[in-house]
Amino acid sequence: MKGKVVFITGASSGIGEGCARKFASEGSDLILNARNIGKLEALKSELEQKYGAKVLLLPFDVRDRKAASDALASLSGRWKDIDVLINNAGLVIGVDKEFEGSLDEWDIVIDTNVKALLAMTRMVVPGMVARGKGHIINIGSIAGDAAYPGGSVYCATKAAVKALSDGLRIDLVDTPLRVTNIKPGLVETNFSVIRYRGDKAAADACYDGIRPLNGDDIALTVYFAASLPEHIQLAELLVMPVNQATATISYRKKINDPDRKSIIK
Ligand code: 8X3
Repeated sequence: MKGKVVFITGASSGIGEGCARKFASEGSDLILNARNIGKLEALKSELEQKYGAKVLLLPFDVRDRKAASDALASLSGRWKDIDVLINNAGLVIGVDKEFEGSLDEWDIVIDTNVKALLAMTRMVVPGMVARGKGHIINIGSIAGDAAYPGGSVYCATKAAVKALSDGLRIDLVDTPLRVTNIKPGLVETNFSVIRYRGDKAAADACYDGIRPLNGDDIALTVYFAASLPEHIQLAELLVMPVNQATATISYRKKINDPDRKSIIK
């Protein structure tokens, strides 16, 4: 996708970082958003050196609507003509029951996963409609398909991402624009460390005995959706490790399984 302008939110780690690397390696020009300017700058120099990519950094908190609209208004020249919007920024904090968790933490999760995704869509898509081209790729989750223990609010936000993706596809049905909802299963990123509030051992336990996907794996599927011929709209994609069947059913190799070492890093 040489020369396409690709805007990625939450680009400083995990799936967003994987997407930045993949699209840069394929010749796209990147607008990278995240809060952590240090990580964005390191990624920018890596992508410039490795792939000769053109990279513009737009550091802001996606929950801050004023910062988001100021950042978008600051785009000039061809950077304004965003071809692909990857709404990736998202998180979960805690595994609490719905009647026990922190409303303040859930505000952060809902504001990021739902309201910020909607705001970015609201701000970027009108330009795509005016230009008659564009692709919105939302990073949903297997969590949006069915609730699971300790995931109530997170699952609700990812169900909302599915509804927002489907609704947007309906609203754009008379345009050439495409809308895709990519729904990852087990992906090993910093996501789980935040879910367990910094408890690395608890985060690692999520991937015990199974080879999880990583950000680069999901980036392959995001790039696949984006690079399909323009008359093909990949509406939704559920992507899991080979030994995962549902959000709660995975096959994990036991501690004495000789094959186990092949999946442990
Ligand atoms: C993250 C995947 O399985 O932890 O969206 O819900 S899962």
